[in-house]
Amino acid sequence: MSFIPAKPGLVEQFSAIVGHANCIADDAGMQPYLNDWRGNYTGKALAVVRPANTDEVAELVKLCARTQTPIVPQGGNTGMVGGGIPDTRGNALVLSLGRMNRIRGIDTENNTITVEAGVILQALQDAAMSAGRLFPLSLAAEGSCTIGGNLSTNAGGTAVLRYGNTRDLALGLEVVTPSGDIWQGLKGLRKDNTGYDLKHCFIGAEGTLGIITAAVLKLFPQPQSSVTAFAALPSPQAAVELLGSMRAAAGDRLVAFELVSRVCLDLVLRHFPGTAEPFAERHPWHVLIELNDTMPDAPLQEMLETELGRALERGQIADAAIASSEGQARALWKLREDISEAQRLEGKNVKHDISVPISRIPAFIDKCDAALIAAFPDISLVCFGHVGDGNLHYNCGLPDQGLGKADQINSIVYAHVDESGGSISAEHGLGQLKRDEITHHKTKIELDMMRALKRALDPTGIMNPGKVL
Ligand code: FAD
Ligand code: 2HG
Ligand code: ZN
Repeated sequence: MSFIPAKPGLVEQFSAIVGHANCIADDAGMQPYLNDWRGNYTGKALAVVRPANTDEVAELVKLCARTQTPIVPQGGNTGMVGGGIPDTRGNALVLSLGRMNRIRGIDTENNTITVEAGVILQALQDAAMSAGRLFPLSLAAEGSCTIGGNLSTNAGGTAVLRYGNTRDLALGLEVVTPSGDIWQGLKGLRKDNTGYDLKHCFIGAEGTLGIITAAVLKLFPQPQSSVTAFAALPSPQAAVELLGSMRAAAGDRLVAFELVSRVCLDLVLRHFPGTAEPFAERHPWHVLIELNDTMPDAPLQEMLETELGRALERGQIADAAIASSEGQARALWKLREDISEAQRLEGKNVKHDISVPISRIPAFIDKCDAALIAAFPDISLVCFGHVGDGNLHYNCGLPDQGLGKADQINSIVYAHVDESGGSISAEHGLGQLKRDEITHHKTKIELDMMRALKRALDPTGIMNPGKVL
């Protein structure tokens, strides 16, 4: 081991709790846990531990509380804002929940599933499907991210329009508090008005208030029919208008409505062999639309054709492709879901995960694009995302000098977000990336309340220090 522990004997004590094989303290073994997938953050740690159950988590936290050892919880390490990566002091314990991956139970009458924090999202979806139910949270990282990470970041994804954010899917939590106590809040209740709803303190807290070890989540009926389309449009304004008419026609059947700009589509086509331009001509904007229904023979295709036909007459769309098989639907989804990875392969970029009221999306894009192009004529604007939720991924690439201009780029983008009454983090959280920036966008009273909550639950500040606040 090349690292000398700051507190002699501590690593051995961690090891005694989780077993030698689940306490990693050598540099090579720790590397995957100390770097984020985008290559933006590298940290150091005393050790990485992989507890098997909630009691082991509680014992570890008690030891850390006694020794004032910072704890950094980690799930699948797919986060976008450096929340799961420790700082460079080397005195933290990375607590990886990956081994806590049991499905504790499914109650089909209550429509709930009880899972441990380290369950991979895709495994959770599969377990729900095996029980004839749907767990609707869906994002491109679902093969690697964990439900504990999803809850801790209040992840959004591509089905929020219909089913809500992760927060809306949670009924109960089990949490190890910063003193090492176990809060047993695994109730599967849809109504429980007994004072403060404590689970919401931990959801979206990015591991700064405690460690989520298990959750009770809502299940939904499995859709029996669905239809997917890709439409080409002249502008974001046309996309917002089409969203309005699709919602009016389809109501809750509208599950996804995702924006894809020309630049995004070109990135995917360039980096993913096997993907293909969906239309004969090139168009500046596109939306991916998905409808579903629990009735096997729901006339979704007719509904979509009618609405797209009307939109074509109104000039809101220029062309549309409706998938005629599951394979085609998957191919259309790939054009949307691979944007993030295509952009990573292209090079570094300055990410903005922002939200504004849906009605203000077109003006936001127009004005912010113009301001950025005026300041940086060779900027590449990679704009896509969950337009149905008012959530844009408004990412900026600059040849060569990219990240060096991040502060200037951020100040232009965030000024436009503020002017539009928006948020500088829609679904990825604050982590370490936006910890300082957020202080310019929340009021004093908001920041004071957040700090008071942190002091109340984690008075010595051992939980994921340097993140969020
Ligand atoms: P990690 O990255 O390991 O951790 C995230 C944060 O949660 C950290 O602060 C960590 O300390 C904390 N944490 C993790 N587990 C626990 C726990 N059990 N208790 C307490 N704190 C914990 N996000 C979206 O919202 N929408 C998307 O559409 C989306 N698409 C993505 C696509 C790709 C290709 C990738 C790589 C990522 C995407 N993400 C998206 C971001 C990411 O996948 C989510 O933030 C996800 O919820 C993180 O889960 P994780 O298990 O990887 O958490
Ligand atoms: C998505 O919606 C993710 O694909 C990733 O939230 C966004 O890479 C991004 O900026
Ligand atoms: Zn997203």
